[in-house]
Amino acid sequence: MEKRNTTLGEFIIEHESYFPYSTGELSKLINALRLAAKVVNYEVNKAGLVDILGAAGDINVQGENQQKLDVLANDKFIRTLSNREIVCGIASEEEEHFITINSNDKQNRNKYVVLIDPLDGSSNIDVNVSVGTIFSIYRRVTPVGTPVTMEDFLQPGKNQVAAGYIVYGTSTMLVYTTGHGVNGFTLNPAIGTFYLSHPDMEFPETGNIYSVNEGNYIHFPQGVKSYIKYCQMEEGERPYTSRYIGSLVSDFHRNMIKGGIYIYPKSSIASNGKLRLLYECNPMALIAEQANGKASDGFGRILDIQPKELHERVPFFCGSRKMVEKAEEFMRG
Ligand code: P6P
Repeated sequence: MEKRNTTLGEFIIEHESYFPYSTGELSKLINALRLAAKVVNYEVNKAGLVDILGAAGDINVQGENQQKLDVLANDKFIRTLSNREIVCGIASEEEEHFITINSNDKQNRNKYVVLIDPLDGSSNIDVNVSVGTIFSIYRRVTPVGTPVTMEDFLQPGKNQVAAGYIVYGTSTMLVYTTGHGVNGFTLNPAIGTFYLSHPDMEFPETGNIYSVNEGNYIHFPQGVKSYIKYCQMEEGERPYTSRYIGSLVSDFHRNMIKGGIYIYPKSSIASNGKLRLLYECNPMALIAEQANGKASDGFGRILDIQPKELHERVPFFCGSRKMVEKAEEFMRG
């Protein structure tokens, strides 16, 4: 177990050994994300004070109003990731197409692609509720030195080399995995340093919190309706507590610490649910599995899904393993 108060920088160096053939590029990539997180954190925390609240007026590829902070966060992460000679391509919730990063090195040996939701839950910004950034990292599958292609982005989640999120909450935390467990780092804003505050994070095997937007109840498939009624029944450790913030990162983070399940199912008004496979569900699913939790589309493993489109949506059941398995039982009927 790593000792608490290790800084993120020290932790990254100590864990280089996990990558015997590492050229240090993944570490540089995590460090770049750390820097961008601090810049966005600064902007998020002062959002109420300056005129960056409210919609930027544009509509993003999801058909949603782009909040100014969405745009700012998107720009900050793309800029920070672009000028470090590590990444050959970026896909973002805020960008219709993926972005090719040209290298100053003529051979462009950059081998990583990053997919990002720069500010998830942004509708909460104006009401001062926690929001988050989600990132997913793959090695490219096409030859290094050639132009990055859609094939490099449309990889199943089990191919991820790293994934994580930043939650801008009562404190700002960066939580990530490189396939060797999950560790959480808390930002000391006074000195701008992330410290290891939550080593070896794990979902409790079960829990008593369920997170779903019950306002959509009448539109849910019968299996979801039946599972919600199961959560509300007076029996054993039930009824469970309903907690839904409307911010995936915040609901996920709380459930990982306390035990719980987050559900965004398909419905009669959203045929594949709302969450995007590539830059929301896959990274959160990798973190969940690395933390002994589970992530499913209600029937099968999220990380096994072969993506077909950059912004495709998928039903999402994620959290404590036994709770996800129970929900899957109801989905199978
Ligand atoms: P609804 C935020 O827009 C988000 O993608 C997740 O962070 C959040 O859990 C969900 O959508 C909220 O969606 O339809 O319940 O408002």
